[in-house]
Amino acid sequence: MPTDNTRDDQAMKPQPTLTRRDVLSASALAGGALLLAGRQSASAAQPPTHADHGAPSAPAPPRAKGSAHEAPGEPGKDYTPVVVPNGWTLPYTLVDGWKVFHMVAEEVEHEFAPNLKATCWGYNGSVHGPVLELVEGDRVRIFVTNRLSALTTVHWHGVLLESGMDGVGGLSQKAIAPGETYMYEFTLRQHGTLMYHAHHDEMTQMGLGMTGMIVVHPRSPEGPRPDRDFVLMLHEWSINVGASRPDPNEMMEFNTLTMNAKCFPGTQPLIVKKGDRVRIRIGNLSAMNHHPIHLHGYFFTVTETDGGVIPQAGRWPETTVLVPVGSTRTVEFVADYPGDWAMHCHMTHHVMNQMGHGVPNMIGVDASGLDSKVRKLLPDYMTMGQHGMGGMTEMGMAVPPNSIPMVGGMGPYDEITMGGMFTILKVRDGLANYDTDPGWYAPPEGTLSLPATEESLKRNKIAGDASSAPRAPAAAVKSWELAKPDSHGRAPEHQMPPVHGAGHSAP
Ligand SMILES: [Cu+2]
Repeated sequence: MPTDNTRDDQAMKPQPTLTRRDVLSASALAGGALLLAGRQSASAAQPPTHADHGAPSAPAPPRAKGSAHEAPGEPGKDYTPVVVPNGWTLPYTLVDGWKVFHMVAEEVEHEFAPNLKATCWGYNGSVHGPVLELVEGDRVRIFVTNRLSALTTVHWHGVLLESGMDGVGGLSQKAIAPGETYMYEFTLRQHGTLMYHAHHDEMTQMGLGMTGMIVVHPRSPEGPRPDRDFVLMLHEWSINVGASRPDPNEMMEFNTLTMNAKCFPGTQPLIVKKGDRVRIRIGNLSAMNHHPIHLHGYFFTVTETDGGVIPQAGRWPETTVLVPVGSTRTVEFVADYPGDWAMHCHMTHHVMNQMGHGVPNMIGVDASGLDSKVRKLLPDYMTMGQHGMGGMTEMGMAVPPNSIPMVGGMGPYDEITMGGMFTILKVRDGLANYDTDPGWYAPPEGTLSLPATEESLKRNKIAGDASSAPRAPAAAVKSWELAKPDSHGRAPEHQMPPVHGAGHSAP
């Protein structure tokens, strides 16, 4: 098979079969006998024809580009294409049976949400880069043109490939200079949710947005295909109010938290029909933070990491999945209940938009006297924060140009006091199509929380002045107090450990 890079054919020859003893001694060296033995059996359970590109097994699979390939996987036939909210999938061309992609590393004017833009670095005109969607067994050639002012490379995170294709600047290749185009070439020997990112001056380049997701569909899926297969990349940014670029040197104070590089209310909702099988693939290439992503209304199963499929016996139900930096997690569920369901990072500072975290704590402060004094000098002055940060959205206060208020947007009933890493799963009965936002959910009669009526209060023996509510008993709110020593400094009798016979005491 002619390829663009000459390479020794050695790696294409069948690998020697490892005996169980070889595996055990190798695993003993690696200090992971149980883990490796488990992977061995998982691999053995694969259908024989796919044994060499199923779950990675202890004997190294042959990684030569072009080996064990299959015909290029076709959308619709071999897989149901993924859905990328606020993003897109990079198209490819077919050349001699290879899928050929062209990525361009470049500066991008990026909008995080209405009224917040910054100059970032990304690929092909977007931040983050487009999703690369592939099928197990595909042979791919990815050309990368560098239109930045700096050197760069692309690393294929989690992809099993040859060392020289791994994209670590200086280690696995010479970095791509501005104006140059490099080619990466490999065969997908696995399926799953992987990522790519710059691997040269990582703090700057990833910090400015040079990341993307890779989805590799299985050649022969085990279960039914999902109806909706979403891809989300998490990221965090420090964008000082008024600045035109994110600050990649920031280590702690991230004020713009994003899903597919948008913060709420700029995040596109995930639209599904009632009964759809839903898969959500989440990657995290934030600089510093792991994100516990929580979905309302459902529980889901974590089915994959970027290391591969989690065996059935190792899965458990969750409502929150922690996506550590440098990892992907894939969750699945059946959307059997309609509604507008929040999905967000559960770190409360990660669902706030631009704010400094050094604001003084004003909770409970009576600022009325102060306000009237300051207003003599500044007529519009108003002290903020005495009742928390809710209300920031509703007030419609003027904010500096090119900045977004701390919290989200207006919902159907009130302000949604979340921004940042927040989106909405919209599950609908009788959805016309997936491409139109169905608007806000209209709860059926009797399924919406409303102010309690007089009649209902009476019938349920509830006093609106809270006098009928149980109060915490004294014992439940009291701190524990250790028993006081007696006048000789000894612990009281009842606190002494039981003594079994005098003979035990030392002379
Ligand atoms: Cu978070």
